[in-house]
Amino acid sequence: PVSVQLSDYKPYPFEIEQVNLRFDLDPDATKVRSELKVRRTGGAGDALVLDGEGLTLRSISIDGQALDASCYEQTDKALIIASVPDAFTLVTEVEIAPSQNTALSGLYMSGGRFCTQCESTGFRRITFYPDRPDVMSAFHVWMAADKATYPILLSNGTPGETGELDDGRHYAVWDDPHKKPSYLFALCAGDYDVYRDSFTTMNGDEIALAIHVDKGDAERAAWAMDSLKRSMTWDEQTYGRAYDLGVFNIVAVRDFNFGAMENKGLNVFNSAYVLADEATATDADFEAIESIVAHEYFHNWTGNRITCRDWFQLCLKEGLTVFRDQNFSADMRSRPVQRIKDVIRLRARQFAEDAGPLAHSVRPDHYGSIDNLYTATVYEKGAELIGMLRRMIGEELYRKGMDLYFERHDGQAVTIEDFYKCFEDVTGEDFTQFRLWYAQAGTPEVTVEENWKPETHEIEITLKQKTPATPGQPVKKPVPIPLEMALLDEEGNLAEWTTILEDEDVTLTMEMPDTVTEPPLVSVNRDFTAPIRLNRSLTREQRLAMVRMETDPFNQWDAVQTLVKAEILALSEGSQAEPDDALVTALAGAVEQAVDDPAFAALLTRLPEVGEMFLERQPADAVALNAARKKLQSALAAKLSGFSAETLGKPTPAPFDPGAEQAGIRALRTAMIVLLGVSPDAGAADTLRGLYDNATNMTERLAALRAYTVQKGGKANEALADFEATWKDNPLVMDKWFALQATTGDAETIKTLAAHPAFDLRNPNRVRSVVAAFTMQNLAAFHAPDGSGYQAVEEIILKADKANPALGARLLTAFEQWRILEPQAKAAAEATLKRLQSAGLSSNAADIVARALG
Ligand code: HT7
Ligand code: ZN
Repeated sequence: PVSVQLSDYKPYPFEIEQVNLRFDLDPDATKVRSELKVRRTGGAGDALVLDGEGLTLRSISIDGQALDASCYEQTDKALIIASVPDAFTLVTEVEIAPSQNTALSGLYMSGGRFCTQCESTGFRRITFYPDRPDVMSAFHVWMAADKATYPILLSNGTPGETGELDDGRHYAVWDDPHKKPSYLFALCAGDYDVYRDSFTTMNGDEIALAIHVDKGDAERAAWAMDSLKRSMTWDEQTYGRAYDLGVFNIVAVRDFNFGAMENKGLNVFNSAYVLADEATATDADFEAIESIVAHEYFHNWTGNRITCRDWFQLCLKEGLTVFRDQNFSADMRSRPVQRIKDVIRLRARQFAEDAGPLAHSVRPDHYGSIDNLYTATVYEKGAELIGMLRRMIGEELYRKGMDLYFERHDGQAVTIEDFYKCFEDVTGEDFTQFRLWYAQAGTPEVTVEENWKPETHEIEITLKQKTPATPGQPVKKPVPIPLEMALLDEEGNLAEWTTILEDEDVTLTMEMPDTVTEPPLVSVNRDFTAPIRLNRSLTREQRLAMVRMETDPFNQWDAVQTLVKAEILALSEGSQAEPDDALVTALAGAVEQAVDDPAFAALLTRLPEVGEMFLERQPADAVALNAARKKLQSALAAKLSGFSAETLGKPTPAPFDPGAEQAGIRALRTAMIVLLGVSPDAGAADTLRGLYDNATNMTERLAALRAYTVQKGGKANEALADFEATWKDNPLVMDKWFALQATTGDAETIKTLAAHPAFDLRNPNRVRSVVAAFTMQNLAAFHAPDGSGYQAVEEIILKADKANPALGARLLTAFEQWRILEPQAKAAAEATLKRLQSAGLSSNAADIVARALG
């Protein structure tokens, strides 16, 4: 695709003062009438260019006068009217076919109901419009549909008049008083069950809250509603931001390209992130619902009231909103556990992206395909940058800067520069160098060297930074890296401070009291203050001491991870035949010691996934790494067998509560179930079958089924069939059934799953539950040296891409690390990518493949 450049930005030469939309809804032929009040703000000679794709134009007029065909031009992407007055009303009427919309962008059908997805360029598939985020307007919507089939009619803002029409149709009016860009437009129509509640804001306004779900599912929206109300309270208390409309609606749909969408006053959610109860959802699902509901709600201020000037600024809303939802989750649950989970995700997804051919900066300066910009770098690294900003200036100035941002830019579409100007104004500091973090791709590597001088009781710490070259950016400048540091001995912290590494290197000298005779341990990047990779040459003894002596929970967990990673590498490369007993004992000891914080203890038992090992040493051999990981996991299972029996011997908490406390207990229980899956104990399979049969919640039932499937010797097929028979009518639970097999099976399993009658190429959740589960969480099978893993998904991805380019492109990102694989898998991956390239991909997918092949 043609590359779009940030430097080409030009303001739109017209203002759209008001948009009046009229929808006559019909799955096969929906009529959309748009009335735009337009005023020229740019040059007198500027043509009016409106985006529009796949629209059948029925009529067009200016100020009531039908336009002659010679006055306008319609291309496959736009409507161009060369000569227009300075102020006028444009009316267009178009026809679209939502039932034919398989891309799930624009107006489409899901489960027999109408719904929309407009970010980033879906609105142009509904009507002709300047479909760009810096054109903000007031929307008035009138819609009509068959009353029996679509009794509920929703759009943004607040509801107005409703009434009956002929032929069993009815209509509703919605008005949104807040000016918004077209990507935040939404419309939903259908027959839903509704879970209702209300919220009184800090200003005393009463808000009607409603979650619209499939018939029969209302009670399963209770947790989402609870999460919404807690998010509303949190944003008031933490950022002083209250909700600004009388109603807040959520609609859950089963067919959705992403997690959810923050449309003004009408959030649309993938039903996977709304519906939950103890029988059908895991604790991970409850946690994801809580954070995604919060994320979309927080967008109301960071994204909707203040939006992006252009899509290059996507991190302005996404990085900031992820940062806000991460802090919400940390406040709802355990802050250190939340931090560790966020970093696991960052390292697994963003560090991998940053190190491969798809690397790009947090604010890119060009893109081929806009849908491919919704990446871990923009979201997760973008959030880390806000976290560093807050640490550097402190909480108070951070809040002042945010207050100024809300005050100065409310109702505007702005840039990263506008955002940082607010912080420059409240701190008097210059953030020019800090903004390099937004422009440079790649994960900085910080090397730490220590030199203890026993004569003077001084420790010298040298820090050096280097950011590796990335595609299109061969040379990097140093970025400011805030590092929380400490010196530790057996008693605890000897010193604590923050260093901002601004230059390429710096040497710090710390003087210790005379009583300190041994070199203290240096604790660096505590709480993961900066998104960097640390390079240290510590001995195993020093690392073991770190596990014992660390006072920062993140770094204690990370010390364990570093040891475990080194062990897996040694086992995978054959330099060591069996896991080191001292290490396994230390690991088991750390787990047992953390038993009072079960969520943390559970994290300590979690060994890095194969993908997390790819960046440790290259070429990466997924099969060898997987075998080594299993060996270590099995040794840990044996060491913890007594602890495991004790943990699982206690009853699971009852009655069920999805909150952090019980979820922590279940996390440790499921960690033990995972270990039973690789336990050498002869009775493990039977224990697991018993746990599966008797589980009272989906968290433990699914973990037991998975572990039972992994344990050879059990009757996995029988248990899988039992699960299928129980849940065949619940699509979200069946997604878990598909994913479980895709993550534990091989290429043949994928072929069997794709041939299952319930496999549905049109449903992104189902496709992801097979393909993404396999390609992202079963790397040994996906990267099989004979290429069988690639072959198994190739055809499915091609078919998915034909119907839904956003989905096809996303699935293809699984190939991003092909260059660092061992030679056989690498050759097979390259051949697959080349075959795909010549197979007629969508432009979204072609963009990913072209960049991957570089
Ligand atoms: N802002 C939302 C992005 C989104 C999206 C992007 C492309 C294609 C489909 C999509 N659905 C939702 C999600 C969010 O970050 O809140
Ligand atoms: Zn978002």
